[in-house]
Amino acid sequence: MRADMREQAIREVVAVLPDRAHDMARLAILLADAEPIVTVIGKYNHGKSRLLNELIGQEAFAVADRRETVKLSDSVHRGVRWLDAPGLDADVGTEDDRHALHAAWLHADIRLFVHAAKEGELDAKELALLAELCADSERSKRQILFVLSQVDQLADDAELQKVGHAIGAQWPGIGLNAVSSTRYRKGLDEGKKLMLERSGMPSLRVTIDAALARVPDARAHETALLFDETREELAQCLIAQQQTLDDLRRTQREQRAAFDDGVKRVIAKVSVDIDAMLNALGTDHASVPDTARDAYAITAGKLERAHIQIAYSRACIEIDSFLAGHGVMGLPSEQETVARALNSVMVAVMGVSVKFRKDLRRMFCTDAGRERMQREFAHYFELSKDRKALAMLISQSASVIDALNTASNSLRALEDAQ
Ligand SMILES: Nc1nc2c(ncn2[C@@H]2O[C@H](COP(=O)(O)OP(=O)(O)OP(=O)(O)O)[C@@H](O)[C@H]2O)c(=O)[nH]1
Ligand SMILES: [Mg+2]
Repeated sequence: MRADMREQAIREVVAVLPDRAHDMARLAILLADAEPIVTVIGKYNHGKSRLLNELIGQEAFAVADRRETVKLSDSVHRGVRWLDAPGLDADVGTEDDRHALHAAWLHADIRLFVHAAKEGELDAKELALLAELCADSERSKRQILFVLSQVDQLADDAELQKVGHAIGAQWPGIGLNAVSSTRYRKGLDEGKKLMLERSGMPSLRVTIDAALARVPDARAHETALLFDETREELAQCLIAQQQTLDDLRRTQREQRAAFDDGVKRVIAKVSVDIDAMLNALGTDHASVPDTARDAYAITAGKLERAHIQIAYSRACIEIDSFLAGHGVMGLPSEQETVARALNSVMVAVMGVSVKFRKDLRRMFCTDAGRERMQREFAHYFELSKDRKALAMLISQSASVIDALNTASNSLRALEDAQ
């Protein structure tokens, strides 16, 4: 699979499982299948850079009697990438340090945990880091080798044993790998075989070579583990998200059914009342025009219109209170007018000019009239704040499911392409 497709797939997974960002970055490295990577981890000035130089037989990394290495650097030597990392107790604590440590953590197949012998026991920070590394190693099968460095700085073998014991008590079963880079260099330069042996470097090399031989298996294990865990997590997320979506959709359906039912009942009740009122009225005087004389008199026409108005208002109040109970209040903003009094759903659906019996009849006493109201109110119900929020949640949930499916498919393609 092409590198850009691999990156795309990994981006898709991280988009839905952000907590897997680190794992996916590691997976990308594993799939790139470059040379095995060995890194040093430890406190500053404990001889990490010099150890690497002596291991590869080149002055590849800067060595100094102070905090020296501040960023990650690497050197490929005989098919192995050696990675020099900054010392741990980051008294400067810059972003660079964090990135370098992160990268060392991410890239390395083998971590050399370096601790200077003269320091004696491991401090709290080292112990915490070692615990973290061991937990990771348990899971990923990435290897950790403990290196007790600069042992020439101890007075004698008895001192070395004491330190060894102390560290062994802190971390039972830890393999020490005691080394001295200076002894090794001196032994080489002066051709002193015994000193070379006593530097501990030859046997550390053997140990590292054995660890390197295990890297392909460890990588295969870690690759399978990352695929398995991620695939499983995606599947779990899909199930959970599908459940959420189903629940939301059920709520949406049930709310709508309850609204439809309720509105139907209110309209039916109002219709019965209006029908009864209309049937009880006598002759319709509404269309008998008032003359100028009647300006201040109560006429039959005025009375009729007043009746109609009252009946209509009562119906409106009844329906309106039902709608308010279901969150259907004002018009959606894009439909609002400057006249605020007109911005109610009732006005939008029912209008304001109901003056005659035939208007009431058409609205409330025919199937077409009632169905129109039902339809219109349902339309505004869907535009109410809560319903729109619910619809939004549903569409978000559906897109999460799409993204999870996309990520699952890409991960599968990635796995198949190995
Ligand atoms: N006596 C003795 N000194 C050593 C040994 N290894 C390294 N040193 C010295 O210890 C100092 C620090 O060594 P570095 O290799 O730079 O240490 P480091 O752990 O890389 O330090 P940072 O890069 O700052 O984290 C240098 O002066 C080295 O020459 C050793 O085995 N014995
Ligand atoms: Mg260094």
